[in-house]
Amino acid sequence: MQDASRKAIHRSEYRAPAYRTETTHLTFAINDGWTEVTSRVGIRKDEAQDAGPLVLNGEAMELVSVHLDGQELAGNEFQVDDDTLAILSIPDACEVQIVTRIKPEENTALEGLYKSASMYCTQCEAEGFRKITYYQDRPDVLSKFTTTIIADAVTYPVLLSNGNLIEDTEDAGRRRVTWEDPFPKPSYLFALVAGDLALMADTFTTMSGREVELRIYSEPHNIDQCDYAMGALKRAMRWDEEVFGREYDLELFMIVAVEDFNMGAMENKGLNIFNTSCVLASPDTATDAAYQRVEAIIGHEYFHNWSGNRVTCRDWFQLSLKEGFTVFRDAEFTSDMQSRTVKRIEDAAFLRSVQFAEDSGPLAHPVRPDSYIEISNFYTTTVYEKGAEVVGMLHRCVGAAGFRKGSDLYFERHDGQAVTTEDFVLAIEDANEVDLGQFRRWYEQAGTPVVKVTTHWHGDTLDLELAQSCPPTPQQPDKQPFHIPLELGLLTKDGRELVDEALQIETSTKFERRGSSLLVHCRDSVQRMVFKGLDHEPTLSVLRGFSAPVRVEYSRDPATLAFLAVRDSDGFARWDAMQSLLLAEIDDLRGGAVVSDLVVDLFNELLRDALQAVNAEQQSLLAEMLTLPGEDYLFEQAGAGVDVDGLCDARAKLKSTLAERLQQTWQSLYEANSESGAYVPDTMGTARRGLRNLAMSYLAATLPADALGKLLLSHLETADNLTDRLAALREVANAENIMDRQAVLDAFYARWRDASLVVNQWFTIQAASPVNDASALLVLEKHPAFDSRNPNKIRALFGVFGSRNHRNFHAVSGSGYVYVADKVIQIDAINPQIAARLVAPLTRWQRYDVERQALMKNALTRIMELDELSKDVYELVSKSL
Ligand code: HT7
Ligand code: ZN
Repeated sequence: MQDASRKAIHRSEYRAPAYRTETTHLTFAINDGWTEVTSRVGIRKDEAQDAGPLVLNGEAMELVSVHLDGQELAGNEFQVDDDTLAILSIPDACEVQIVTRIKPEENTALEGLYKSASMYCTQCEAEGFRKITYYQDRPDVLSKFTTTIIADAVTYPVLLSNGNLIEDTEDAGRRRVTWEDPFPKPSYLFALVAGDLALMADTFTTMSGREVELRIYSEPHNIDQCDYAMGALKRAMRWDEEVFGREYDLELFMIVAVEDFNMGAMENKGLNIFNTSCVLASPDTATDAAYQRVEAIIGHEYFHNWSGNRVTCRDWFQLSLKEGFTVFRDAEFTSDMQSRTVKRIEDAAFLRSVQFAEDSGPLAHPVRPDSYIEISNFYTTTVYEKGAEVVGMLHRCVGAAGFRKGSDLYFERHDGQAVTTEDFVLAIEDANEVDLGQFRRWYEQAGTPVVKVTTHWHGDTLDLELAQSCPPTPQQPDKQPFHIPLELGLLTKDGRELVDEALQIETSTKFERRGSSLLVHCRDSVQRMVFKGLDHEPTLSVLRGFSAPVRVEYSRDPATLAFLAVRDSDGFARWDAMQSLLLAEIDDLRGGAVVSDLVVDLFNELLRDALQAVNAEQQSLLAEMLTLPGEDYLFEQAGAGVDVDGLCDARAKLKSTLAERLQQTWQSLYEANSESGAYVPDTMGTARRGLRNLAMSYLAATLPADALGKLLLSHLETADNLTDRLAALREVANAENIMDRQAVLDAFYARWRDASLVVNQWFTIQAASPVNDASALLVLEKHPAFDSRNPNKIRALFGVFGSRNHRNFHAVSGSGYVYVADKVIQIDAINPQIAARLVAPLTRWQRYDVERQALMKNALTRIMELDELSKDVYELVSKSL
């Protein structure tokens, strides 16, 4: 690896392109083993720019010829190096034709054009197009594309690209089709698919009465698993019309499911490409969570048609412009389709355990990063999920109607343009006449702000102080205060909400009344509020609705937290109080305490509520509240010097004690939710299965081995869906001493061996099991179903071991670290993007004890010393060491 290609690119260096690529005609002649790509582009100089040579990006391809306005260029008229082709002299307007040859069959990195099973497909975001042909591969070069594909008519009967089909002929066994996309787009939105695919078709009538043809393609054996995705697509199209006023703009919308894909899905214009795991769903192959994920990702990619495609990014530093906004849009969609409260809890839990960890580690970066070495490394939870929280805070600040005015203005102002996060904020600001000057810091400053809450009760008055700070992050030692919208409430002793018009509030801080909450705009390092005329000291509920991505430091006694868990009117705040209470309890257990009666009694009360709950919303909220904080969240909260075994042991102790002390009630909950008709992945069924499987997992923590074996086998055998089957299989895999553990796992594989997505889950459950250490993983990776070139399999085994099997990844012997480092090295030679994802858990070495730190750093150093290290892995490892 040359040092030159490891050079950082800085946001401040952005320059508008000196040449426009107005039209792009591509011809792909697909042959066995090689594909010839002819690119004919109409180039025009931008008069305002000082244009030098036309520099095109291109990597790993054979150059056949270069023509300028029909004349072949001689070798001294252009220059080629490892990643560019420069045409030295260019007229103001001209046509450049370049012929290249590529080998999709040998492309294991899955960027550009590659082969997945028997089909050809593309992945061009972020910089994959430059592996197809020489081109100005940057998001601010927008061009009208026409694409011709020529391939064997029998082997590749389906030939797809963006836009509308305008030619379809056959000659001497070769099919030739041409697609035309009327919307100018950057190269990262280009797509091509060629294969022998089955089709599911439908139609959608848009709000203006146009009929759009909808098509989902997959390999023939999967086509019967596409109907849920089709329904989700129609729901997403209608929702985007109703909530954002966005109508689909082509006559055709296509989705293709592929087995080998680096991420979840891709929003190519009119031709979305999906990882099979994010589009296929049937009761036997998808869990309830997977059904919800399919709906969310179908929505996400569809919503990009406006937030990403019609209005795109000026440069990759602006990635959150489309991703943060689109994650916000998909979260709103899910909230409207499923339970809003549970979605909020899930998103907050994810943010707190994964994004907060990123934001406090060596790879912390702002939502709009300032520099990168490899852009693929910046498809992060900060850019996506924290970016979505930032958009959500804007929504909260200006309200739903104000936000809609802002987004309408944004789409209208910037349709067909490549813009910045600043343009987005400006549109919200202009449409609402608000000052978001300070708010912009959310895009600029990395790190998770901390809000310290202090209260003081005297006479009939409650004094409240809210102080904010933000720890240093790489390259940002000092932080300016953020504009934090903090939603809070006050509760009387008997649980009555106190916020109403009559409540006397004295403060210089701006706030608004929002129902029974106050939305307080914290802009200073410290702000104070005084609540007067109160009968008794009220209970403060902070961060309702997880109104900002901040940590709250507020010391409350267990009784207050238990009160909020039961009485708060905000579902998120109830769950959050429960989490705080349980974190403190686990900490006490680690210090040698026994489980408190208060926690057991609270669980008992919530369990009784769950037994009586009749609607799905209540049931699913209670299931979340009765779930213990995850190990990753415990580690994240622990700060430096994480006591891996102590925390895992204390959490296990809490679970087994709650299981034992309340065994009868768990049993009742299990039984009460056992009656069900045929499987439907709706909110009611999902909530009931959630409660029943939760009860089973508590029972598993207390039953003796033989009774447990019986329970799990019967659960497994009577299940008519994957949610229930996997819930039981997980307990089997996690139980060290049930007799038939291996036989049950083997039988499960034998039954589902042909369902690739189920086999992925089978690997996942074993990779996450505390029973399996690195040596067990070495055995699993030799299993005939494992494929080290398939990203889903790599994630299921190596990825899950590093990110979820905490006890064994962090084994004091260091075997887990050695194993993951070996896998990073192995996969880096095949697929650097995926290798970079695998290395992430090792980069957090600073959080662990000295002994583990040394072992983790050894593993990273070994990776760093490789001669042929990708810039993807190099960037993460070098920044962390
Ligand atoms: N916009 C898409 C990003 C994506 C991607 C990025 C890097 C490498 C592979 C990739 N596949 C898809 C996904 C999204 O909608 O967020
Ligand atoms: Zn996206």
